[in-house]
Amino acid sequence: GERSSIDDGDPVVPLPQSNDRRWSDTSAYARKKVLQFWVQLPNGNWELGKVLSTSGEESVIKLPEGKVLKVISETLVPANPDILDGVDDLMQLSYLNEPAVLYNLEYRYNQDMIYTKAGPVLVAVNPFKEVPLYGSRNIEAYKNRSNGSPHVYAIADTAIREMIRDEVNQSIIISGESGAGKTETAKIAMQYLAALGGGSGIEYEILKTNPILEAFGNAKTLRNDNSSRFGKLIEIHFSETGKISGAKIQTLVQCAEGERSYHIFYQLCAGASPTLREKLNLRSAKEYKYLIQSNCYSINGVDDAELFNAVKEALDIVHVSKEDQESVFAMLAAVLWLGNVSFNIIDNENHVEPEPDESLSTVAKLMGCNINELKLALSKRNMRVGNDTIVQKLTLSQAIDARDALAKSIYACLFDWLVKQINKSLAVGKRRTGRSISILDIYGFESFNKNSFEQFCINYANERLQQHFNRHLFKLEQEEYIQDGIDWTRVDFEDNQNCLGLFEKKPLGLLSLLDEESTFPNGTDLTLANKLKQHLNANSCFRGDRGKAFTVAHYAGEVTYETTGFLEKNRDLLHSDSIQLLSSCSSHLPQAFASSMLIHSEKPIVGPLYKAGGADSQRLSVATKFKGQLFQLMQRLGNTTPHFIRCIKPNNVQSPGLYEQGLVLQQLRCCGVLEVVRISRSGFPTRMSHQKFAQRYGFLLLESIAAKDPLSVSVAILHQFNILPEMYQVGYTKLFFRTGQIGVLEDTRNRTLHGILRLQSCFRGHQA
Ligand code: AOV
Ligand code: MG
Repeated sequence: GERSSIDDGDPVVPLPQSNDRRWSDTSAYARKKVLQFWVQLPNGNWELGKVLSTSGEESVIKLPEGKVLKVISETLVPANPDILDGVDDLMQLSYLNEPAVLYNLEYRYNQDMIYTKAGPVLVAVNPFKEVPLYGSRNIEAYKNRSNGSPHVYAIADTAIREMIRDEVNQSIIISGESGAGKTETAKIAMQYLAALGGGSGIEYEILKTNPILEAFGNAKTLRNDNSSRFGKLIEIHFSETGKISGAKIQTLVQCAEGERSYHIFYQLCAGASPTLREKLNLRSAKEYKYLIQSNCYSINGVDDAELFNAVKEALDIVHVSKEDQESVFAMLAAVLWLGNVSFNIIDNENHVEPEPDESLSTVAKLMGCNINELKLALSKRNMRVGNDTIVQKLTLSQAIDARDALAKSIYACLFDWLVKQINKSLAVGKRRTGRSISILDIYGFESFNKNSFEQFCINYANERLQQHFNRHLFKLEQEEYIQDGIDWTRVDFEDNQNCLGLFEKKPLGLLSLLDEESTFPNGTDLTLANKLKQHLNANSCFRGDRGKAFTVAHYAGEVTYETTGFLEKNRDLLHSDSIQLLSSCSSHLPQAFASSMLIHSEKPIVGPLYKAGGADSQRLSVATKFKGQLFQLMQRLGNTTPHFIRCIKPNNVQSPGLYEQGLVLQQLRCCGVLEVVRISRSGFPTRMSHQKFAQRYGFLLLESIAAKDPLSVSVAILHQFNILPEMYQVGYTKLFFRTGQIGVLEDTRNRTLHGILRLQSCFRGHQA
């Protein structure tokens, strides 16, 4: 309410001289025209202020609450006129600067308008509460286009229409930090597609994949109570008549868990029936070592037992048989019991044997393997030396690693197996004729105080996505100009190819060097760090730091990685003995897991094979596997028309109504929203049809040309106001303006209108 300045009778600002070629927001020229500015306070927040006076380099500014501040004039950032408060699309802003964007998003957020367009991109600010924007009535409103405000529904609707119109596959690419709302947004998009393409019943199955994948793939973290620990691409297929005919899920797995382990473990412990409990020898979550590490058993407002039933129902719906469900739960219990297996030291070289207790026997029973073979797999390792096989006893720490690697592999295989079952159930028939819409929900860019291998993989994936984003948006921009026939020379935009090259180049890239070092038995975190420094220092995106650290200049900012644990996490520690053990099991799941692992090791997707510490099993390194999956994802996306949604987290405490400017700004920069804005700003971001322009400003013309067409009126206005030729372009249907140009006209228009109103009230006053 404090924002009013246009109508307070300030003298008209002189129009730019024709030799003034600057058009940047912060130029002195821009500053002269505006009446209110953004002032950055010492705490980093921006506030609106009015200039009281200017002398030399300094200006005296008055803030809304009456405070007066002296600032360097250069630092003032022009603010938009009030009519632009809370616009639907940031592109409508005359001044596309950071505080203006921040203010606009906050203005809308405070009214539960969590969606805003940034040109072609949808920005979604997490409300952390229920907002009345969803459900069948809202879906209907977007379907019949009676609601035109930005929304995930609108994006999904456009995707469907473009799929049908252009006969091209579409994708909805969702990104953002942890807890920003990607997974929720993906579900909202799926709901819309299901509502519009529903009918066959398969849409119901598709929606039910969400509770399953969330139970098995999500965990509570410090940032998000329901954090996805995997990336997902779901491809929804439509028939020629626009009905959903099936779907396919592809995952991008990342091994790091959260604070609590995966939801499904707690759900099983809390919700299993007495019969199942007895069969699996199941205890409460507190009795399993894998679950007590975090000391966090429940999540506020979450009923694990109830969710367990929901997961079982969902499994029924995607046609996982009761028998298979029971096998799945047996595998979960086996993993839990494996964590409880302990070891006894049997000689003075620290060699161990597993304690033959309830844990060990339960694991053997659940997996259907011989207890002695299980014992062997957990305490010995077969090594092939030449043509001989020698048996190596494991030390305590090696045995613990072997046990944990086995548990992790079982779980990872179980997840993949489930995805495969789901895909079978959702399979598109052979007579696939239509098109598809894919929804991508992966983990967002991460930059912490300490960054490790997980962040390295996640940020690499995001770097790839960012390139996809840049290249697409740049193309879009260009196309719109060309379509409207305007003269436009290429605008430079920052490509991140250099940073991607840093990761992917062979043999001298981060991934290759990491893999190479991982195969050296004597490789350590320090030798890795030194190797990277030695080979990569010439790349401008790389900096070797002191000790074991190195820094990568990502598109979203610099991240310093600690190589501690890199090699270990990159090596797949599962022994061939463990795979052997799985294949010897009488239960069908462990067998299936073993054969899937063997297939993987025989047919690498990309990259070199990694030999596990001299053992005979040839397995892919984690980073190489990750890259392979990522490339598959990108390949699928490559042939689609993308639609981007950028999720923003307004605070770090998951609470409603709290909008932290600094946090939002950092994400806007990271996820490239400001970059889109920057790309557009180097072009002609403000667009208005000839008609609208003539209507809005025509009355300002000194000589009447009312009878003329909109184009002539528009050109006359441009001339009268001395708008420099390089500040605009006249297209076939639209006028294109540089940043801030509309602001000049808008100020004049407001003053003139204000003058007319004053005259009118004056006139009425005389009559009375
Ligand atoms: P993420 O997927 O982006 O994080 P989520 O989609 O899990 O984040 O969202 C986190 C939480 O924010 C949800 O559990 C909801 O409570 C809330 N939320 C998000 N979007 C909405 C919305 N549109 N309406 C209401 N509440 C919402 V991660 O998976 O951690 O990167 O790996
Ligand atoms: Mg998620």
